[in-house]
Amino acid sequence: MKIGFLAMSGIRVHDRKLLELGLTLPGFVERSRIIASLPSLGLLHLAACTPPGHKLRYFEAESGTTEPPEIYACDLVAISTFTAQIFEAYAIADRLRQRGVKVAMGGLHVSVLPDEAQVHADYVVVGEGENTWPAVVAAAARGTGAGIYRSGDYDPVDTAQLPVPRYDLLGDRPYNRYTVQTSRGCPWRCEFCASTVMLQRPYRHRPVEHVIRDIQAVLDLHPAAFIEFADDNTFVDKAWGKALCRALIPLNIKWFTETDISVADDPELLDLLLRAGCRQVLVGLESPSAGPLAGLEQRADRKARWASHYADAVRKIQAHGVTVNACFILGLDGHTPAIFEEVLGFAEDANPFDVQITLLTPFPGTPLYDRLLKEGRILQPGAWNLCTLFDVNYRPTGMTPQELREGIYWLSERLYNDDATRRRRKGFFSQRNPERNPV
Ligand code: B12
Ligand code: SF4
Repeated sequence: MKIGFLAMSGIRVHDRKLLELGLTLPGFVERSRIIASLPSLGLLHLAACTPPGHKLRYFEAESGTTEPPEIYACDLVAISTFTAQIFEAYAIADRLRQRGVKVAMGGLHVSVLPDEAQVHADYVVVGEGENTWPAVVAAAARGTGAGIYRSGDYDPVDTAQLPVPRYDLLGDRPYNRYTVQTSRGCPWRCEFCASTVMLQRPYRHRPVEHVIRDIQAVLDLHPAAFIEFADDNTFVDKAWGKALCRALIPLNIKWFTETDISVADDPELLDLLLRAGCRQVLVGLESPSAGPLAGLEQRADRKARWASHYADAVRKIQAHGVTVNACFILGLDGHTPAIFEEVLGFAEDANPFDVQITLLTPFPGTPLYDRLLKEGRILQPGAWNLCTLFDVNYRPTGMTPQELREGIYWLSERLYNDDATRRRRKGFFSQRNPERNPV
């Protein structure tokens, strides 16, 4: 068969004012430009697990454009889904099926709403794809077996046995960064989290030598590649994290990752990060003070417990020469309009190199969505296209939806203008310990 792997590219925001702001504010534009182009690692992993004897091609459908016409020459198309683009993905799936192409859908969105997806796809995969995909391909080749394939019904995916993702299928498309996974999932449980934790498997890190092998595969194709780890929380296990950093040092690469703030508590790990090429850690602080964080992390209330030393932790990480992208969620229960000033104050005081602000977003399948639905606070149930992290689709407790919107505009203007961005960056360079990390 000819098998196509279709990734949905680009970023999605519907709020007009925020879009207009995004077009002019340097801090916003910079981050958007960096993340707008990343390949779909999930599909590259699947391609690597495809049984032999098929012709494989990777495609991308940009936001607001139609799918590439060549995709209609495929016998089977695998589409990877996030919630914000699901209606676009369903429309493409419908068109493909009308023209006789079989469609398989997987990824975070359809994993939590497989019945919804079944209306649009021949094969719907729930959970990780590596163990189910060969069965889907075999069924499609036979022209049988349409339905829902649950990863939990097959031998569990062994992350110590994953083959090298098929980076070669990306050809010479220009990407800012290439993604590699070092771990899957996260052991914590934040109420709002819509990441791989929703795939329902425990946290697992991969063997260090496999991570290095995958990075090497990227470097063989793109020697100057900047690597983004597509992890939820890379440095949960500090001993393994240090082993990873030590193995990365000889590669002499630059990379970015997402991790929790506990990295700041381990000076040896902090020392290793910069030497290993880490340029930035993105850390979900969520809110500058403990009050609104209470109960948010549902296993051990970690975020509320960490909040009292957030500013110190940011300074400690940056003193080691690694920049912090401090992420805040606006509109948590307990946030009033005072939160916008509070986040601005934190940014001016702790000087994280980058700040990311997003709006509380009830993604389907999360405990947050279920709770807000029960409380009658979802404004438009089922409006998945609004799950962009920048569009309001719920009623906050401490302000109106419009105050929340006005607040993010206000804060964006103050955080992302040229002066504020320059000040934070200067702050980073003055925090950086010049003796430990000579420039
Ligand atoms: C890379 C990335 C992107 C890239 C995606 C590139 C691409 N073309 O796919 C870009 C920058 C474009 C992007 C955009 C957006 N993103 Co993003 N992104 C990520 C990130 C950092 C890593 C995803 C990844 O590579 N995972 C690793 C792979 C291996 O896992 P996987 O994709 O889940 O795939 C496995 C299974 O799901 C399954 N599978 C997946 N697809 C398929 C298909 C088939 C047929 C089968 C059988 C199986 C299968 O098999 C795979 C292997 O087991 C995650 C955060 C994170 N840490 O996970 C956020 C994340 C996925 N993004 C998110 C969001 C909100 C967005 C945006 C809406 C932001 C915005 N406002 O624009 C847009 C979505 C628009 C769009 N284009 O779809 C949310 C999604 C939540 C949700 N449930 O939908 C996440 C989880 C971040 C977060 N914590 O909120 N993103
Ligand atoms: S720490 Fe991050 S990845 Fe882990 S559950 Fe919370 S939000 Fe999700």
